[in-house]
Amino acid sequence: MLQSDLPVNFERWQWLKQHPIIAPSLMCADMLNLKDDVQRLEAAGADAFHVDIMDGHFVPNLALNLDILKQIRSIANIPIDVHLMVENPESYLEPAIEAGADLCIFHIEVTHLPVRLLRIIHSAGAAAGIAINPATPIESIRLLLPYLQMVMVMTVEPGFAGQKLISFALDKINNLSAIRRELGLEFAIGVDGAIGRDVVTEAAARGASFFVGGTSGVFLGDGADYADAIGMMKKAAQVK
Ligand code: S6P
Ligand code: MG
Repeated sequence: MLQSDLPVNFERWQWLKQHPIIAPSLMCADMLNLKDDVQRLEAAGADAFHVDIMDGHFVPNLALNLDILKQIRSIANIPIDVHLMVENPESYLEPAIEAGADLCIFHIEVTHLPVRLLRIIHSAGAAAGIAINPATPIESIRLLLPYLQMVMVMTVEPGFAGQKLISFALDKINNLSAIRRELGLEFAIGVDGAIGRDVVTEAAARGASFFVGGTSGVFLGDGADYADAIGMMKKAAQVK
């Protein structure tokens, strides 16, 4: 197994095997009451927190940052995945893990040295994920799959919450599931972007187990209850 040449910390990766994992995207939380939202989301059954970090270059926006991540880690009791939408992820991997990331996800589109990045993440003791934009083919990460704990299939172009689903991206879940079966691998398949209940069902049927909940899934606005929203997402994922 190719992973054997990497320092591994299987204990710290176990949570990724759970099905489903509902991970509220904290850039969609109430920033004026972030602590309250973090605690309410945990009490409502969130399985992990999704923390989006952007640089204004790879994507035309800025979201959360490492200081906020540290603050979130200090009060959160569930795993945190960090989604790096930045051009130079090598500068952020170790700081993100130090700040509390259990899973670090970088984009394949920004690097020609992905194995180096995976080794940095694994050496620092975290799980490694790669995100692929809707138009990025699976071929670009195929050889890396044995090294990964997660593949994040983007179902919108990254950068903003509240966008429309790009449905052709869902087909890649089937391909990834087939390769995972064929090669006997265990990486989780995640989806990020416009993940409402219907999309959860569709993506779960294709083999996804990790669902990022933003404005379509968890932050439904106007007094909507987090426990109801997360409960509905979990129910929608029970298709196996
Ligand atoms: C931005 C980021 C995402 C969003 C999430 C929001 O691209 O990576 O994680 O926070 O997509 O969800 P929604 O349902 O508003 O699209
Ligand atoms: Mg994200």
